[in-house]
Amino acid sequence: MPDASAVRTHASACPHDCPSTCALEVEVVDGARIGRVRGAADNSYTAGVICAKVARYAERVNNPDRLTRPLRRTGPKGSGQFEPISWDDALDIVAERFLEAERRHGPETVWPYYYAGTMGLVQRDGINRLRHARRWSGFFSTICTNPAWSGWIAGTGKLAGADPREMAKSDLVVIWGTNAVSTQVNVMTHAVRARKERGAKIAVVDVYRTPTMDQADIPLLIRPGTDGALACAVMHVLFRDGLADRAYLAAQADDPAGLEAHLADRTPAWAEAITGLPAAEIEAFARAIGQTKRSFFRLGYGFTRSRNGAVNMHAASCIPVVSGAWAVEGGGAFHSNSGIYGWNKTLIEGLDLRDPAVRMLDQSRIGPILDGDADALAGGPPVTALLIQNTNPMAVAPDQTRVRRGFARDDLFVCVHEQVMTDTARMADIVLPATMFVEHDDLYQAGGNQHILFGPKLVDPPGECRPNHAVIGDLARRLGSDQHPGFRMTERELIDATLRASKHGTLEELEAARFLDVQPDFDTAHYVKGFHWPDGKFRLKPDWPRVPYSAPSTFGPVETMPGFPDHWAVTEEADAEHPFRLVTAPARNFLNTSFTDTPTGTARESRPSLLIHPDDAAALGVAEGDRVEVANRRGSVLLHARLFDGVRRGVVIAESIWPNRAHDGGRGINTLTGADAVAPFGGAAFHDNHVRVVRVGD
Ligand SMILES: Nc1nc2c(c(=O)[nH]1)N[C@H]1C(S)=C(S)[C@@H](COP(=O)(O)OP(=O)(O)OC[C@H]3O[C@@H](n4cnc5c(=O)[nH]c(N)nc54)[C@H](O)[C@@H]3O)O[C@H]1N2
Ligand SMILES: Nc1nc2c(c(=O)[nH]1)N[C@H]1C(S)=C(S)[C@@H](COP(=O)(O)OP(=O)(O)OC[C@H]3O[C@@H](n4cnc5c(=O)[nH]c(N)nc54)[C@H](O)[C@@H]3O)O[C@H]1N2
Ligand code: SF4
Ligand SMILES: [Mo]
Repeated sequence: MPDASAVRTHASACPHDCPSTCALEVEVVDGARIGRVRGAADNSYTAGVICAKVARYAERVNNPDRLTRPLRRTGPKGSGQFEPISWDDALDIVAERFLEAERRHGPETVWPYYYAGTMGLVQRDGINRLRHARRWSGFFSTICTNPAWSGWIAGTGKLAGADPREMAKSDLVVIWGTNAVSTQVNVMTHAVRARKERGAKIAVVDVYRTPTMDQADIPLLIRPGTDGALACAVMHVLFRDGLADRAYLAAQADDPAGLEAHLADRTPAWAEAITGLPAAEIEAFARAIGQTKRSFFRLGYGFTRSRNGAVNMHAASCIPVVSGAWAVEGGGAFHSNSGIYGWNKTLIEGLDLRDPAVRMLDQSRIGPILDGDADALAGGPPVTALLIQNTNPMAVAPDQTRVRRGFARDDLFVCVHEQVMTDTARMADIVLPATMFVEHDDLYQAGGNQHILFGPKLVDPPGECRPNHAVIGDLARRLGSDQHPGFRMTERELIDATLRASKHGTLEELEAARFLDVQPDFDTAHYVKGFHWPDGKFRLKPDWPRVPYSAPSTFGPVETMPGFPDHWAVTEEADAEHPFRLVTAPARNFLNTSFTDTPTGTARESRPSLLIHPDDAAALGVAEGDRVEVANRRGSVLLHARLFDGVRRGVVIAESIWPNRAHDGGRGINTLTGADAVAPFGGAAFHDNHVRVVRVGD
């Protein structure tokens, strides 16, 4: 008889939408179910550390609420009334409804809608192959990265930076606009190593006292959307006090004299009025930067989720150019390495089938799009059919009032392929059960480091769950569109071919090595021979509409974007009717809405809450635990007050994203956020909202 508790450990990769993309070691018990999950100790970035939510992944895989059979809706939309049906019947219905919609409105009426619930290149991006084969509407993904990425590329010209492991060799680690302890714990591993081994200081810029700021030597608590002002004042001090590296600037930047003149009146006192941060703290921060070339700027996503987010990212990224920190090891800046991999995704995405004339629809504007807004529909037909994988727009997309109205439309057919019964799956006509990462093969790249990883199928899925790749292939066959070779290959064949076509070796080699470190050399990563522009000069003064970012067009008020770094005053400011600024920052135990289905995660987060300064609460007559209505013109949400002095007066924080049903009243936090596009290339300003707060009893 086999050993009743045989445990084997296998290499894998975390599939979640997190910059860390940890190298994992997954225990498999009896060849049938997963046990403990650990971080790979010999991966130089993961360094044996992963977050608590993935360490207890067995809880998510064995979740009693997991979807295991295809379902057909039997009650009204959103009622949660479904009946199980066979895969064949479910796929037949989906194919018939898509063909019927195409016949009535043309192929652009079908909108494949997907995101990064899995970051695997095959399971996430394969949906595009079917989209291109059918000429369905394109998906311009904006919800997460666009303001951050375009803001970074505006200066450097490329989405890549100094090796994030160099943080350990820094004397000053500046963690800016990311709550790394909660959202990408490995940043802390390397930052804390610098403090232990070299006595480095850690500075943290945020809008509330996060667990990351709790660890800071230099905490910098600013008002939301004012990072550009802080960056300007820091650079003002560097120039004023002779701490700017003029030789570096002359060699490596476009217009240092213009920047210096522009910053002449961007003083710490000017920035204090905007940021709320005392001028003395700004001076001290600037001196700390000016005193060492080994200052490393780890720039996150959070501070770019404002209407001026791209400008703020660019402004922060200018500081190490002015101080010359880029020139040394342990200095410079990092945001994302997504630009280093050079993938050839032709097979995975069917790029050889792509027709550039097909319209692109903006992911973040799904509310206006489903609500029939002509501008959001780019002049094309209404969207009457959705195929959704790896995302939960009924909770995560902005302007939920319109998203809900859209999903409730009788003339809209919705197929959702999901692992659990999300708010979006509840609105579907057909729900298909999906595998989790340990149940299928995939290939991963790390945005927040420099590794390529393979995550193999380790166990069989429960019930009838199928991987995305299988479902896309099944639908292609039913629609008569499976001629592309990508539909006829297994995941492993696609991965091997993609690695080869991208000059990253073979699958066999990757499996043997477990992960590949593709870090560019020092000179490349630090732009020693010039930034990624024809003249090699960092752009202190970007030409925003022409920033090299792949987008169907510009979005938002591009014309009024400032040239040099500045405080661009386009945020949704407080006013008499809406005296508070609301930030909807990520909760530690959830990942967007993923893990809201695990008992430990939900227990640790307690309930949907509003962090509010005790003096503000007192002025409103609100006590700890009181129920409050938080509202603006887009809608209202019920939360429970938590008194917290780690936030500036006039700023409130709702850690997110809870499912709608977790809220009294059933309306989630994105009822309050706007779907107006962030300049220059779209995105959602999740942390840029004005609201009023009213006590409504308990
Ligand atoms: N536990 C957990 N981990 C996650 C996620 C999650 O939801 N939960 N989400 C994942 C995803 S999809 C992503 S993209 C990453 C994002 O990870 P991050 O880069 O950390 O970005 P955000 O999550 O948006 O917000 C991070 C911080 O930005 C702060 N912030 C908001 N507005 C401003 C501002 O104007 N200025 C400054 N300086 N700070 C501001 C917030 O208070 C918050 O502490 O995390 C991933 N990891
Ligand atoms: N208020 C507010 N809203 C936000 C944010 C915020 O900070 N505040 N952050 C925004 C950001 S940064 C992002 S990236 C978006 C993210 O939003 P989403 O991409 O919608 O992220 P999740 O809510 O985690 O939903 C992912 C879903 O994919 C499913 N899934 C995972 N793997 C697979 C698979 O292999 N196959 C299939 N079929 N399904 C799978 C999971 O079960 C999960 O339900 O949310 C945005 N919304
Ligand atoms: S830190 Fe991020 S990448 Fe690492 S295990 Fe947790 S969610 Fe996954
Ligand atoms: Mo994200």
